[in-house]
Amino acid sequence: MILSQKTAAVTGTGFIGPVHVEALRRLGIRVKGILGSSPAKSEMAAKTLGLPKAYLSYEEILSDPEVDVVHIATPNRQHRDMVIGALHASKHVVCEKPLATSSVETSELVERARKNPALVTAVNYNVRFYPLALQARDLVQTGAIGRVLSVRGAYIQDWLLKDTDWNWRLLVEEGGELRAVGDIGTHWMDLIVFVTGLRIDSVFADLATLIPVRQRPKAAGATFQGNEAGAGATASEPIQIQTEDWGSVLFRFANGARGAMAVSQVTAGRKNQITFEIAGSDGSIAWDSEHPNDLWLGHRDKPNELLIRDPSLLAPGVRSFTSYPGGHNEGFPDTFKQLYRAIYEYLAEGDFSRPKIFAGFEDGHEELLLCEAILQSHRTQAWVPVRRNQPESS
Ligand code: SOE
Repeated sequence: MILSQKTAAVTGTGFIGPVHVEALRRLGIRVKGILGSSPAKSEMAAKTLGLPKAYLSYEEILSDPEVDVVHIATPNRQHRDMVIGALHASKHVVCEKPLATSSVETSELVERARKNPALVTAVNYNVRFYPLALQARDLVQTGAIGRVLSVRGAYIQDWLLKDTDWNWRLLVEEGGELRAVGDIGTHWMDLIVFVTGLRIDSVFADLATLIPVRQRPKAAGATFQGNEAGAGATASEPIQIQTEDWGSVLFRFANGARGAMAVSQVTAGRKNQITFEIAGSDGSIAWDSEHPNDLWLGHRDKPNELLIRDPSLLAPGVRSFTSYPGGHNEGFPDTFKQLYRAIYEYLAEGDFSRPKIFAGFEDGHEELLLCEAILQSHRTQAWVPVRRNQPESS
């Protein structure tokens, strides 16, 4: 399939912005330049990444006639305004998750996307694009495991385990009211809905801020860059934390299936582990991002199976989402490449009324609706229905 000859610009020079740049370049997509939170950061990132342009402002990107697609990889609180600016400038948008920090904001962005049908609007839920997540989706949605009965899993990290670990996500005003759930729990929920095709109807949640006071360094580092206080570290100040380190969430799906998710950013040794196990009436499927090229298939009446990612063993519709033969492992960076290949092929085909395999603004909005139901459930210690404005198709 032909990729569009569009030109991209990336905003955000922390952990994930350069990941966008690298993935786009692997596809041969022209990345004209990058914008950081200061001219110095723009210059440094452009130099480090070998990009021709260090943008000095977002307005400079929006007024650049060569830029067709804006990738937004800045802190969550900036997403809404940056998306609105890009749409107003008739630029296609790939926005990092979460789409915004409230369902009021995401609802507005969904409406604005609808009013710009000539623009592609995507949310960067890259985990969908692990080849074996797509294989699991094909198996579930073609009935290989029968009726889905239950789903369990987790998204577990340890990069915020120490009270000296600091990041903008810790602050409500920067990242929103939910952190572990909003930052990584939404990846898990989006993945499960994508794989199973089920709708979450209600939630029950228990959240915990297990490290209530953290040391904010005077010079904060990027995501996953621990800011060690102590010898040689910068001075720091104690900050009261309101956002959760841990979340336990129960789900009731529209078909009656049940689910359970754990999220943690304070579990020593789990660097970035996503797991799910989907149990059906005729079989089960399990996957672990620490071993992303393996897919476990569980059976009641015959031996279980382990599918090792090999294009020749994948469903025909999944094969195009993997690039290497079996045993040549694919992982995190490859999911961004496959996600952008899907987006830029969709751009090249030009019919934006077609269904998208990548997450759109409606999916980003759904995640904020889920987050708000989870927060309400935690605060009321009760089951809370997911309140969607328009009646859901059955
Ligand atoms: C931090 O939790 C983080 O960078 C998330 O924000 C990303 O979405 C995830 O892919 C990796 O971890």
